[in-house]
Amino acid sequence: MTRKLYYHQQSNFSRKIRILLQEKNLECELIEVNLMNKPDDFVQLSPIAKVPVFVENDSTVIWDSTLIAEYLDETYPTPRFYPEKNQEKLECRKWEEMADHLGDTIINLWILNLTNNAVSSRYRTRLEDTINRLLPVFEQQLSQTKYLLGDENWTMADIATLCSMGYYSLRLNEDWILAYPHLGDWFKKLHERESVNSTFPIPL
Ligand SMILES: N[C@@H](CCC(=O)N[C@@H](CS)C(=O)NCC(=O)O)C(=O)O
Repeated sequence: MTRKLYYHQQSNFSRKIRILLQEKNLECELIEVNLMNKPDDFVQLSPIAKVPVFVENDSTVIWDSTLIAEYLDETYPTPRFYPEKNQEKLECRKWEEMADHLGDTIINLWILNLTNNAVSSRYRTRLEDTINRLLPVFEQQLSQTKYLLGDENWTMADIATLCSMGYYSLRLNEDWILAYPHLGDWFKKLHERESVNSTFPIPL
């Protein structure tokens, strides 16, 4: 059985895994899921019914991008995207969690903007505050180091963050690059890689 990745082209969480699969040179069938009308076989695979969902060639089913990323990195460790030492791995996971939280916040704000509900203005402010609090944290780190975990290697922390920033450009704001120059330079540089460039989210 071939590996399968259930994904959506615009999904930042799916993109984390698409980049990882390319970087690790792993063959995988990509199955795009219509999130507005999820097929039964997809919902049966994962009760959460969110993309990405990964099916290994021994039929093991894994959902949640971070669980999939950790599984792939442990099972196919060349090249590595999580540090091996516990403390460094913890740092990497913390950045990844922050990037994913940013991604969730962007999704929620985009959905809220679509509904244009005046009752939600306090919630909108909360989401905007979260984005405006997180972006300077990434900017500050990247003013000091080439990648989020230092100058040597890009890691899952960088992949998760670039996916959330790509999603931010797609949904809410393309001009963030002007306000956060270090984050912007890092983002552009990473897009020189085929795995990153070829997975950029495209408006439907
Ligand atoms: N924590 C999950 C989040 C996945 C997620 O939110 N996926 C979104 C697309 S980016 C989704 O499938 N949304 C469809 C829905 O909620 O019905 C992960 O890291 O995989």
